[in-house]
Amino acid sequence: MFDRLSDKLAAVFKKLRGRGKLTEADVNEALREVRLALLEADVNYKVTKAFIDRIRERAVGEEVMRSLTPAQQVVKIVHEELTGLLGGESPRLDLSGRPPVALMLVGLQGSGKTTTAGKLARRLKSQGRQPYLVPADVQRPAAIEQLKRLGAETGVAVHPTEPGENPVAIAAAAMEAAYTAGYDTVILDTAGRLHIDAPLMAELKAIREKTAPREILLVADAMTGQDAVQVGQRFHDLLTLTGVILTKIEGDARGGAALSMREVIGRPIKFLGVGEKLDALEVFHPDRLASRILGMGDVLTLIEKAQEAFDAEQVQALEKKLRQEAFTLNDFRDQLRQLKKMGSVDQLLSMIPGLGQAKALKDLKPDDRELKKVEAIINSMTPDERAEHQIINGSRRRRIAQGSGTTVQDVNRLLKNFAMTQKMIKQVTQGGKKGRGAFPMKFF
Ligand SMILES: Nc1nc2c(ncn2[C@@H]2O[C@H](COP(=O)(O)OP(=O)(O)OP(=O)(O)O)[C@@H](O)[C@H]2O)c(=O)[nH]1
Ligand SMILES: [Mg+2]
Repeated sequence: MFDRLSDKLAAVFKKLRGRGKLTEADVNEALREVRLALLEADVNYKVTKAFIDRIRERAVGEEVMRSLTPAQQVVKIVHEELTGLLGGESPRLDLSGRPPVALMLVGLQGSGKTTTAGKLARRLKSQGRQPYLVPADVQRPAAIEQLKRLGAETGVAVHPTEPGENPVAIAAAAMEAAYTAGYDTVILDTAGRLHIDAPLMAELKAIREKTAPREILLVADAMTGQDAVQVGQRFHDLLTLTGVILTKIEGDARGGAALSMREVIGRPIKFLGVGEKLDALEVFHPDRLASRILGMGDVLTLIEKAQEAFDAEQVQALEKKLRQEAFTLNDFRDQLRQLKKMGSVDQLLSMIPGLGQAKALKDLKPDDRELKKVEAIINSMTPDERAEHQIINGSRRRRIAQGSGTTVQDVNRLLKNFAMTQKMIKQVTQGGKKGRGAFPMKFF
């Protein structure tokens, strides 16, 4: 996500950094390009204008111009303003009050409400809460089944809604049932419509009356861009939302909805849906997303993801290795093995500072078969070779290919990819010294 915007901004800042001393005209030129990049990413026009004005006001001051690193200062200001635009603080779910606490999910048809209900249930359960999933959608009989399936998958209880029941009555009965059974969080999955219409709103308002939800969360499809923002505005006017969950964000290269939502409707984005699977839900951290968009990576989210897949010790060891540039083929193999647990390679790469822009690495997308091959190749190396891949000469390559049932080309390709990864990591971790990409590490 945000690939194109990210690439564009990287180009703007690269040019700026190449300048040394900055004039007001340089900054204005850069801001004009930032503005175009945002508009192209489908960010709301007014939001873009206000954003650029705020940056300009701060960036053309004497202090920035006279500083030793004016370009870095400008990037820093953009980062801060982008974080502010996205909401500043990381918002939390409000689950306070006497249990059972209700969370209500609303949104247009197909926006991802039911899936998100399952993801939230999984998440809350893993945090020690006792969620209760409620299908308050009787529009489609299949909707009840869908939620029951998700409940079974996550081991979360699902209210026994019958097709044809009244959604308002269901919601009321579910609150009672949760109270009696001791569930502390009721997740209400409501019906979607193609358009916002009066009957739907009346139904949602009645459910709100009955359940007094702490959170009314709009589930919006990020791929619909500015439409998602418009829809958000309407839902907010009618229901008073407490927050937004943007789904399918992984598919949206432009990301304008995410960048406009907060500013336009004044409600925080609380989560991002990044895939169809139940673990594909990320807490929305404005500062981290800003870093990701500006090509500074998102090391924290990466490490958190890793923490889910590895144990804490492994993560620390990896972090240390990355910083000490002692990342060997052994580690590479370990990483590949863990990849499957951690999500798509694309997603991971986009979080590593500097790597987001590394086009070459995008080809490094192993599928299962590829992964096995890579493992086999590394397994066929001697410990020395794994620790120091430079010693792998032509005859060793032939031996390794033979040993692993692959070809010399396969071995060459792996070594090339690995060397590239190592180089990238090196560039990123040493960024400051060479001047290249000096800014990213500043923030970590
Ligand atoms: N790629 C991707 N797909 C998602 C995400 N969230 C939901 N989906 C998919 O979007 C489709 C619709 O999701 P649902 O959860 O059924 O949407 P809904 O809002 O409940 O739909 P209705 O009940 O018909 O209004 C499904 O195919 C989901 O797998 C996401 O974050 N990323
Ligand atoms: Mg649904």
